[in-house]
This record gives sequence, structure tokens and C-alpha cells, in this order.
Amino acid sequence: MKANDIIFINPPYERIASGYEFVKHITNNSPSLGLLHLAAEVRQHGYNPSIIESDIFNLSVEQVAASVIRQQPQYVGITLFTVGVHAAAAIAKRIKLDLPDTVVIVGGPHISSMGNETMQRFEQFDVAVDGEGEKVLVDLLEALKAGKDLYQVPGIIYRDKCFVRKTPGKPNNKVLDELPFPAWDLLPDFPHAYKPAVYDFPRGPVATISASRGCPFLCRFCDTSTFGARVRHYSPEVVFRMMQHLHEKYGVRHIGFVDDLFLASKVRVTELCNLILENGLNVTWSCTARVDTVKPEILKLMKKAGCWEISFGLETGSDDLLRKMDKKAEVKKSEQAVKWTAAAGIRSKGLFMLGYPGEDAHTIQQTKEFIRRIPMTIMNLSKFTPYPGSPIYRELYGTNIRDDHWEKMNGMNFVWAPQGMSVKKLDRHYQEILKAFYKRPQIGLYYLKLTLQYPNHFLRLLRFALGFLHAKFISFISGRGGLLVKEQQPHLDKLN
Ligand code: B12
Ligand code: SF4
Repeated sequence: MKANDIIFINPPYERIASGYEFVKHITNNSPSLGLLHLAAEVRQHGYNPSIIESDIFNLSVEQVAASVIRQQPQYVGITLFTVGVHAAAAIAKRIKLDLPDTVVIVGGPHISSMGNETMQRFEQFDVAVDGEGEKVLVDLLEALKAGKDLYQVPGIIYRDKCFVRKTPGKPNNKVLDELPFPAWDLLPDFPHAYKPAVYDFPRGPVATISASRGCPFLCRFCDTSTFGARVRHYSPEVVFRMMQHLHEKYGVRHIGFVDDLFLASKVRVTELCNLILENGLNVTWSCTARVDTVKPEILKLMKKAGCWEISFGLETGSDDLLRKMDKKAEVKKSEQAVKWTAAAGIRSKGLFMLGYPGEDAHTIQQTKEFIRRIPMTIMNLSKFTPYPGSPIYRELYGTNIRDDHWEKMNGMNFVWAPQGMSVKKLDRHYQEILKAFYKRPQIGLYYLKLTLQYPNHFLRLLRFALGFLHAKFISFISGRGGLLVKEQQPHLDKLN
């Protein structure tokens, strides 16, 4: 076994619902920023990390396990989203069979919300880290090395004979500037293999940065259990240096900010924009924002400093549903934010969801009308999924949600349906809403112009279009009448 070696794994997961395989050509293929942060931190403390990105390189459970077994590391660190838990468990089981002394450590959003249950269920996971991992992982590795009792490490879940125990605390990084830059150098084929969704950037290569952590809002569908409510920021100078580093060292031309609340502090965003402008950094960038955080002045400055697209969590065209979601937003304000953004010359991406509790034919109609009247340039519609860690999960648990839905929790499957709605009906509405937006002539024209301006996206789009036509054809000849979803999972039958 190679002492001090630690292999970090982003496990494979079901990315696409059955019948929608063609979507993979246009989806977001960003690396796990969490693993890049962890790798940089442990490297600073004398460990020797490497990273396996399964999904991006189409690696199967067997291939990932075989690669780890060949390398015989002392530690394995797996990042867990709910959707990836079963694949991670299968990988860990294979590794423990051949390398029983290798310590398998898990962390990530699923552990932050379901750590205990996951450890109870999968004995192949030796230790879990609850919440932000940088500091805790180093403490854990040092404790393991020194043969210390693990109850002394705060923020972990570990095995003590046949018991699963949790140590108190969830130590968050208070000063983000103290963290080393993410270890982009450890990513195979970086930056070229890591492309965001089609048309979400003008020109690659692309990299992601998280300029802040935490969100004080409590939208009922959202899992904020990893970073909590306290927002912590990198200073604008350090964010600027990260952008500059990515541009100069790797030729990155577009940055995607993945913060929950990039615009939480206008002062910081203003400072960052000024730094970009003063230093003439020639990159474009995109970010996410709540509709109540944008105003015409800051949008103008952002545009000047290279902002290409803002993703807004618009969710629905119904005020009633927004209230039920505790989104603290209004349709009127969403409309205004998108209009201001368009006026500033920045693209708006609307993130919507379908099937939230309370959704019915009326709210779906309101969403269709809303998406047709706002000047949004791209939309993303996810199928409502009660992720563990979100307030709504606790409310719905015990109705139709059980943990055996975990591997379907990718936003592409309905694992729950509102009263009076069948999954099949929701799947029809899903297609119709997307059609209501994308089938308009002005959107077709817009994308034609964009393709002429940025032809690099065309091939991905062409593959998507051919895949779509093929899927439609298969659907008609197999009697599904144009419905793309291939099969309902057996455990969802009761929702019909
Ligand atoms: C960028 C992003 C993506 C990117 C990149 C994904 C990736 N692999 O990182 C893309 C677009 C590909 C993506 C896809 C999905 N995403 Co996403 N995504 C995010 C987002 C906005 C930021 C993630 C990020 O980079 N954070 C910054 C880094 C530093 O944090 P981190 O990755 O969590 O890692 C820290 C800790 O979790 C911990 N940690 C993580 N792994 C490990 C491992 C070990 C061993 C240890 C010790 C610690 C540890 O330490 C890290 C450093 O502090 C988050 C929201 C959020 N606030 O985090 C949602 C979020 C993580 N996504 C979510 C979901 C549901 C998905 C999808 C399943 C469906 C979808 N919405 O598209 C897919 C599946 C992706 C997958 N399995 O890889 C949910 C997860 C909920 C859950 N319980 O599963 C989140 C929390 C959104 C939300 N609020 O609901 N996503
Ligand atoms: S949806 Fe956005 S604003 Fe709401 S809790 Fe999640 S990150 Fe915060």
C-alpha cells in the first residue's frame, strides 16, 4: 500500500433519464470543485492526492475500482451526491475486498444531510465527513496516521466496533482566502475535457470557481446542509487572482461562478468588476443570482467586466407556488430582473422546476405564459426532486419518498408527484413547457445567430438534435406516442 496516497473519486451516476440519452451531448460537464479544494488542502499537508472524474470520462464502477486497486492508495475519498451513493458504495465494496486496509472516507452534500443513515447502511464506508471538508479531512488523516481515537476529530461520523458514532461540530472554513487554490493541475485533460452546458459560454476553455459559500435563505426544495446559512466570501482580490491564474496558466477564457449567492454583496462584485477592468483581464464569466439582487447599475458594470450570462432560479410562473416554496420572490420581480438583465446586454438563463407540491394545470399554464413573455434566452427545467437535506424532503418523507429513490435523484426523474397528477401526465407537461419556450421563431432565430457567432457549439447541438429525432422516432414506433421517457421505475408505479 502506498503511504500518504489518497485517491479522490467523483463516482459515476445516472445523469439522464432513460429515453433522454441524447441530452448528454449538451449537458454540463464540470469537475467536482469540492474534490479540487480537498486535494489542494491535503497536498499542502504532505499527502499525495489524485482525482478520478468518472462521469466526464465515462468510467464504470468496475473501471474506477480496478484503477484504485491497481494504485493501492492508503486512503480513498469519495464525494457523494444523493444520486451517486449506490455507485460509490459498489466501488467502495470492490476496493475493500482487495485492499481491506485502505481507508474509505466519504463526504459531500449527501453526507451533510444523511450521514448517519448512509454509514449505517453501507459498512464499506469507513469514515464520513459532515459539511465542509478541508480542515476536517486533514485532522482526520493526521488522527489516522497517529493511531488516535477518532472521537477526538470534530465533524465526522465513524465506526466504533459495531456502532456508528458522530462527533460534535461541523467546522466550517471561516476565512476562505486562507484556502489554497483548487488543484486544477491534478485534473486529467484540464481544461479541455470539462465543458459546461452548450451555449452557456461563448468560447472555451472553461473553469469554475466558488467565490463564496453559504446561503441564508431557506427555499423548501433546496439542500443547503453543506455550507449552512452564514455566507463567507473570498476577497475580490483573491477571486481576481484565481481568474488570472486560470487564464494565464491554462488559457481559460470563460469562468462559471457556482456560488449560491454570487451577488449577495454588491460591494464585492463591484470591486471584482473593477479589478477585471483595471487589469484588462480578457475573460467572460457567468454566475447565478436571486432576482432580488440585481439592479440596472450593477448589471451594466457586470456586462462591462465580461459577464455573459446570469442564471436565475425563477422556478415557476405562479406566485402561489413561489410562496409554497418559501422562495421569498414574486413573479413580477422575476420578470423585472430578466428585463433589466436583457437591457444590460446579458443573457438570462431561467432555472425552472415542474411538479412541486401544489403544482396543477393552472400553475403549469401560468409557467408557460410566463416563459413566453420574458426576454429569457435559455431555460432549464428540472423535475421536482425532494433532495435529502431540503426542508421539503422531511415533509414528504413517508408519503412516496423512500431512500430507494436515491439513484434516481438527478432532477431528470419524478420520484414524487403532486396530488391529482400522474407521473405520465407530468412527463407530458415537461415536454410541452420546453416546447412552449424553444419552439418560438424568435428563439430559433436567436440560436441561429448565436451559432454563426460561436460555431464551436454547433457540433454538440447537432448531435443533440439527431439524438432527439431518433428518440422521437423510437417513441412513436414503440407506441409511446411521442413521450420520450422510456420506462417508469417499478417503485414509481404507485404514483400513476
Ligand atoms: C456546481 C454544481 C454542480 C456541477 C458540478 C458538480 C460537482 N460534481 O461538483 C454540475 C452542474 C455538474 C452539477 C450536477 C448535479 N448537481 Co449540483 N451543484 C452544484 C453547486 C451549485 C455547487 C457545487 C460546488 O462546487 N460547491 C463548492 C465545493 C467547494 O463544495 P462541495 O463540492 O460541496 O465540496 C465540499 C464539501 O461538500 C465536502 N466534500 C465534498 N466531497 C467530499 C469528499 C470527501 C472525502 C470529504 C472528506 C469531503 C467532501 O468538502 C468540500 C470542500 O469543502 C451545488 C450547490 C452548492 N451550494 O454546493 C449544487 C448541488 C451540489 N447539486 C445538486 C444536485 C442535486 C445535482 C444533480 C444531482 C442534479 C442537478 N441539479 O443537476 C447533478 C449530479 C452531479 C454529480 N453527481 O456530480 C444538489 C445536491 C443535493 C444532494 N443531496 O444530492 C446541490 C447541493 C444543489 C442544491 N442546493 O440542491 N452540480
Ligand atoms: S434556492 Fe438559492 S436562494 Fe434558495 S436556499 Fe437554495 S441557494 Fe439559497
